[in-house]
Amino acid sequence: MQNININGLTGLKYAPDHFDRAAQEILLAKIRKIIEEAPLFQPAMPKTDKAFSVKMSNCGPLGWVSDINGYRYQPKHPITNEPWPEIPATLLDLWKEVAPAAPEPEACLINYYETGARMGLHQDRDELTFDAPVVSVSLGDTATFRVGGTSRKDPTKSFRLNSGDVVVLGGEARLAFHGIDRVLKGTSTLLKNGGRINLTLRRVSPMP
Ligand code: MD6
Ligand code: FE
Repeated sequence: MQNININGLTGLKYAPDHFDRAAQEILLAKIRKIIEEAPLFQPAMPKTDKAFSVKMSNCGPLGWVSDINGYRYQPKHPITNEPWPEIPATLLDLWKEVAPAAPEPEACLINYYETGARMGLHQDRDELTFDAPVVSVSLGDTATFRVGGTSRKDPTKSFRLNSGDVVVLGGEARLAFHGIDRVLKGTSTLLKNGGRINLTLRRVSPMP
């Protein structure tokens, strides 16, 4: 696990190749199963109702959703109205390893990027606590990840996230602005039809 210094903030960590190919395939098979139960849906921006270019699903007791009414966490899938599937054990183990002091994660957001999809600069701040980090896993095509500071105006740096890489935004970097500029087509053979999946594990409620 490497510490990455951007704008002097501590708490941004990067573990290239944390999951090897075999582990990526096992994790992907689990995510496919989750998506069969909890299909990808098309989120939209609050107020404007403009569609995201990314499709989403979730696992865990809570899932992050966005629609015309706002961003929020909810216990059920917005279309099927069923509870979200459980978070795979591999991801709970990852959380224990990188966030040993934090209570267990309650939400795992699944983002699916087809070619051309991107994610604008944002902060993850819909949680009720920022004490726990957000932990991300990338699968499939390489993406360029941009990270700045806690103000949108702070300078940013970008680096590539490859399949199997893990990023942790914790400590001072927990509220750093970040986004995905682009997904580089044909850079991985993990997903049959190309594209990229990003998993982000979050703690939503304060310590019990
Ligand atoms: C993505 N990631 O990699 C988008 N958020 O597709 C995020 O938005 C993110 O990688 C919080 C912490 C780590 C992340
Ligand atoms: Fe994020």
